[in-house]
Amino acid sequence: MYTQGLAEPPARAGAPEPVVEDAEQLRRFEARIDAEEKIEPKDWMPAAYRRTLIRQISQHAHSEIVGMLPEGNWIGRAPSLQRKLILIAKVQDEGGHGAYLYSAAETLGVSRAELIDQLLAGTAKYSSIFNYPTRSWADIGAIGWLVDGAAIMNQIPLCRCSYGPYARAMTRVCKEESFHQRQGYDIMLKLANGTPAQKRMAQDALDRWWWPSLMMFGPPDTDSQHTALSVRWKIKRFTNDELRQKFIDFTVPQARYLGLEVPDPELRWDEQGRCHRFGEIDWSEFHAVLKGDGPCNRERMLARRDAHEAGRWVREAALAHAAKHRRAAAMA
Ligand code: FAQ
Repeated sequence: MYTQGLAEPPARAGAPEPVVEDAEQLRRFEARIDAEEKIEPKDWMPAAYRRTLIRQISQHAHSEIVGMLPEGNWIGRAPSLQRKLILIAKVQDEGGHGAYLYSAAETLGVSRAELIDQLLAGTAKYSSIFNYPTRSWADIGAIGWLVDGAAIMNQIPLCRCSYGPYARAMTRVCKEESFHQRQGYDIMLKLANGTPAQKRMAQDALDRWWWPSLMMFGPPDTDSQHTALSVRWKIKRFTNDELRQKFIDFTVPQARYLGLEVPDPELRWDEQGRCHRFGEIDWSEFHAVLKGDGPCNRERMLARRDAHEAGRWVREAALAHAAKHRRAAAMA
């Protein structure tokens, strides 16, 4: 007996044809998911599960790599040697996260080269947040505090993702993200308690990064194409709106502790709901950024394409070196 790939999101123009799955295999797969078993690379999985994971993991990997750019911009201008060392370590960590994530995606039968080609061709997404500029040193604090803070809120549940290689990569990534979040908060703490000009700089960074950070969690649940199936297959453990709410509830008291104001006049504590109510997110800005019209989309893609070209000789030399060793081993 056969059935359609259950509950796939509505097909979009250019989307792959839905695959007809074997009902018995699908039933066994879903029973394993329900039993909290990890799915491993050689296990049977529905085509839609594989496709969703390749899409999400590769977008995540691209985000880590593109995410190195806004902070990399401040390595040469960090205000002290110690801050410079910390920032270099953080940016290197992001590169490492990208590398684990590309490896996790490769276990699903796609090559890293293909994924990078998609990024450079502009056909793969990366997180909207990295299309915003870093104008002052306080932006480095705001990225660590808010962007890494949002990343952790999203990624801790991914440590329990049903796909083994992604879950294991996330466990390591989350440990490092937690250090990143603290270093960002530490920068904000210093600035918020510094001179009036430093405090203004911190407030300005919060004003500019608050709303884009909320957009990192993705569109509202009512518009999210992938959430229903991803939650059912335990790729995502929470919906976009649930994680956004947790992030706001967690972060608002931190802003208060800094003596900074969250730039949302509608923000208020709802005693009955035990959560913060917040103002409307400007989703037209989010969609513009996704379409390539954010403040830095062009600059980011140009930087990645230039880096790819500049690294071409390294890749070619590494391949030639490996081929030489293979030939030598074959002749031995
Ligand atoms: N930006 O149906 P949904 C970091 C797309 S890592 C761009 O809700 P889904 C570390 C989405 O892909 C940050 N696109 O999708 C760091 C889909 O498009 P598609 C990255 C977005 O997958 C810190 C469409 O909209 N983290 O920050 C965004 O169920 C500091 C419909 O959306 C991850 O990738 C967005 N914000 O939920 C590095 C975590 N939101 O593919 C350096 C893993 C949505 O149909 C410095 N990913 N879209 O064309 C996830 O958890 C999920 O993929 C979501 C989106 C929650 C991002």
